[in-house]
Amino acid sequence: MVKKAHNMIVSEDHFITKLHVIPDERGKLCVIERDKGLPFDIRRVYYLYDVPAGTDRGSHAHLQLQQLLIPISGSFSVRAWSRYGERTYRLYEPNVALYIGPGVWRELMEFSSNAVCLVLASMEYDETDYIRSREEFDRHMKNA
Ligand code: T46
Repeated sequence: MVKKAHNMIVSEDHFITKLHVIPDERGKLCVIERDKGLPFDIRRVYYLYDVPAGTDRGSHAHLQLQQLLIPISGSFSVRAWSRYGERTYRLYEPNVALYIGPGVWRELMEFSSNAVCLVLASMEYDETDYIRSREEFDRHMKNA
């Protein structure tokens, strides 16, 4: 499905999703449960932190992997391209996550000093699932 947002074509292969928060006088509890908004089973969890100022990460796409990126501390930006177009997201609220599906080129940048990017992934680590060359990604998009 394709929808228009901010005058750009955006696809369902990268989108912002709000997580379930349970607040009370002691603070907030954020919960992510299978079959309740998460479109995949979690097979791996990792996180990025201590990213030096001015450093970019990512610059690749995946053939099959689905991921949810959660800014559990601080903030960072993600530029996402897919066959439907490009969009840059600023992630800064721990209950507002970015879903990225297969076939999406992503670049992570502008990390704040305290940023922690928690990633929930649908598959175990598999280097053969990566497209790390932009030329190969463009070819993949043409053939998709
Ligand atoms: C993504 C962004 C958000 C592992 O051994 N296991 C793992 O689960 C991962 C994710 C990486 N690695 C190894 C592979 C490299 O030797 O750790 C090293 C750094 O990985 P990479 O350069 O892919 O890291 P990022 O931050 O550029 O990208 C990662 C994920 O790979 C990617 O899927 O979407 O975080």
